[in-house]
Amino acid sequence: MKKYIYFFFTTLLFLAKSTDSLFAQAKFGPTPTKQQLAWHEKEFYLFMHFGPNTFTDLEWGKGSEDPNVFNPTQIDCNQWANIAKASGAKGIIITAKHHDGFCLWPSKFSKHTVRESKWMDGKGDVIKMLSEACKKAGIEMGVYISPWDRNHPEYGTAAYNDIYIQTMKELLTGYGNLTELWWDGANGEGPNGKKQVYDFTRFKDSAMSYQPNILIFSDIGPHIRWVGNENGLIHETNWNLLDTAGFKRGEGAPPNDTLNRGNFNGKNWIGAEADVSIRKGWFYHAEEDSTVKSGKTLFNLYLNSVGHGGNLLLNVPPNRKGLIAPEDSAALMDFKKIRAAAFKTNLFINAISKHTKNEIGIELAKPVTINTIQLQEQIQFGQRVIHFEIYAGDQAHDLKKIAASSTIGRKKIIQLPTVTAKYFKVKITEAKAITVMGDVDGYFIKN
Ligand code: FUL
Repeated sequence: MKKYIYFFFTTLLFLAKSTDSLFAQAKFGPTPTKQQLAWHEKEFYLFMHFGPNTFTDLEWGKGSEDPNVFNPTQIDCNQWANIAKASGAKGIIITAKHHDGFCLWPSKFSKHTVRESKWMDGKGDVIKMLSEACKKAGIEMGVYISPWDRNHPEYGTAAYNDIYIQTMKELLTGYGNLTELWWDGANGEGPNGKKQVYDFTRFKDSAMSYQPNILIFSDIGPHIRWVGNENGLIHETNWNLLDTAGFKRGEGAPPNDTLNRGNFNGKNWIGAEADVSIRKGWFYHAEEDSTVKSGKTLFNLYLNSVGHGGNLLLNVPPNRKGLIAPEDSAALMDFKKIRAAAFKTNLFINAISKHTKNEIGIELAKPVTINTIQLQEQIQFGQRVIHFEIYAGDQAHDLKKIAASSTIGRKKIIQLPTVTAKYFKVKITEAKAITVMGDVDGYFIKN
């Protein structure tokens, strides 16, 4: 009898445990698509603003510029792609068309393109050069196609929506695999003084029909969201969830603070991409050479974007020669070095770790000194952790709280005052459902 009771209880226990883990492994709330999951893993990639503004020193070209101003003398897209690759960036997103309407490829739907310039006798195509270079370097490519167009004569009429779709079609069908399509929110008047009413639903459906795996960025996605600032900063509390119903891109977007944190109970999985320029402006201006951010500043941006569960899109604009300037590439290499050194040695690697429903205990053979902890949730099952606390001490039964924060998501990097301890504990104090955590790593990052 005793035996049977024991069996009964152990079976119950087993069932309870496996229901727990079954429950944990079931998806909870909105979850990322396969393409979004792959996007979360990229962490960091480059943005490149390049066009007539590079040569006129404007940030927003008027659209009336002479196409001949565009004349890079030593353009080398292999240099861009190789520097991106060497810096650890997973790809390049290029301004195929900025607000001035100038197309970096010979579009059939515009008279304001590389074809009308004297660059390469009008036979050049920056998009083709870059797509070949990215392919060669083994990195991804994406395109910024500004909906606002200060040049196109049809801008502000229904016909422009068709033209925009044809323009996207040329890019999305003519240059191989493109992983991201970038829609900025600026929406001003056209050369005819009219404002456009965009048919974004049709834009999205068309883009997806040309490249079913492409991810579209805008203030409100549909796949990747803006973070409400252009400083590369994501809030410490960051939900990959967003409510988009009733909102528009640009002026009708959710408040910046909402974009920065996401919505706690948002209906859609829309991860945050922090865009920021390595220098003052988005386009290259020689007078801003002294504003290039240091590797250390870039690393801080990484901690505040990727370390808050989003991705970092860092703008590194080519100069008038058509090259990445030495200042920028030096800063990128420094950034790479700092990242590599910071995360070289996971000091928890040989720890015994014990997981219970709400806690992960870390026991080390001997005390370690750390100032950073990195946590991960397995977001394919949804984002669940609301609040957590971190404890440390020399005895398992006597731990002190050393940090507390909210949300984890794909990655959470927590910086702490330096602490030496043999035992650490991550306690999930509030969650939407049973949590499915990834690795817990400990690092000592030198200043
Ligand atoms: C904004 C644009 O107006 C800026 O020129 C720049 O391209 C930035 C990334 O997006 O909406």
